Amino acid sequence: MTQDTSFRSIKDLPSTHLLGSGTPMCAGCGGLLAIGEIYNVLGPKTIFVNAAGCMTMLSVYPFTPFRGSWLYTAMASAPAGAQGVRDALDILREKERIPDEEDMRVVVLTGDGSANGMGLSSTSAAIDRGLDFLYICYDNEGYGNTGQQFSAATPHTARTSTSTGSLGYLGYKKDLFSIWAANRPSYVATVIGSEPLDLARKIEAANALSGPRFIIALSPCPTGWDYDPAESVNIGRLAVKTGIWPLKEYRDGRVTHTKKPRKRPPVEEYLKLQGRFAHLFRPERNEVALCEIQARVDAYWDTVE
Ligand SMILES: Cc1ncc(C[n+]2csc(CCOP(=O)(O)OP(=O)(O)O)c2C)c(N)n1
Ligand code: SF4
Ligand SMILES: [Mg+2]
Repeated sequence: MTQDTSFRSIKDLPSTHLLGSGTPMCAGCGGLLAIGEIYNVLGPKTIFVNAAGCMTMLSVYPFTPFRGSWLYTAMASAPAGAQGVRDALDILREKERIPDEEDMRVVVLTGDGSANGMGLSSTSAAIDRGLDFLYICYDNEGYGNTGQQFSAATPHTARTSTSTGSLGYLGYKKDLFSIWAANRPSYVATVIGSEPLDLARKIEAANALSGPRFIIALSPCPTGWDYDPAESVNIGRLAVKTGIWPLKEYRDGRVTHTKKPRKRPPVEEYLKLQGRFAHLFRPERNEVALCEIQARVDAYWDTVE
């Protein structure tokens, strides 16, 4: 199927296949929003290679909203599974068992737990081999499917089911964008479902390239982040406006920011809508923690030209 590549306004985007498809996902799931938008650009000639997580629920036949194929792997192994699928397709084409037009895109789809943690070794090996694949990580900043335990992508001070102390999670979110970029793949980008045009352009850019490509979608999660599902898009927009989720891409050794918020509202506008950060505001403000979070965001943007 030929995909429309001329996204100029929100009206140009095709309606999403996934939302309202009867999938057993939480209302207001920001990961589902992003993946719906991504799938609209990728199209049905896509084989998803998925490691366990919330989006695994999308594979259940006959309720799956996808028209392509799906391979489920162990949490650590999705990029290795993608290698097998890519090789199989290449062999079938070489032997003329399938025509070129029946070739499919091989897309790894995992959460942040797998992408930042136990899947990182097989990811590194796939990049080293120059595997022709797209890796999509929906980042809900925790092990969502098993009850939002912290992952290496959990932000500093967020409460999770395994970070219940008065300061929340003591670690700092891993910079997976930079880890990928340091491996010099073909393409790396951050996206979010609440910025659909920026997202669509980046999926198109990734599609136009070959080799290892990575998209990381911040995925507001009403269940794990503890907020009203109706706030998902607002929270996503605030993540970009406050500067805590920079929209950027890496290509040919250079990082470019695709949206530079001119006047950044304080990060607490984003934090205070989420129950996982409520302890920073009540019963009294944790000025030290709030200042540190703001200072880190400011320091990041100070380095951006
Ligand atoms: C090796 C292994 N350990 C633990 C699990 C249990 N498990 C299933 S889904 C999941 C959470 C995965 O987190 P993430 O990758 O962030 O995806 P999310 O659940 O947030 O969508 C875990 C720990 C598993 N399937 N395999
Ligand atoms: S737990 Fe979060 S990421 Fe998982 S389906 Fe629910 S809203 Fe989506
Ligand atoms: Mg997760």
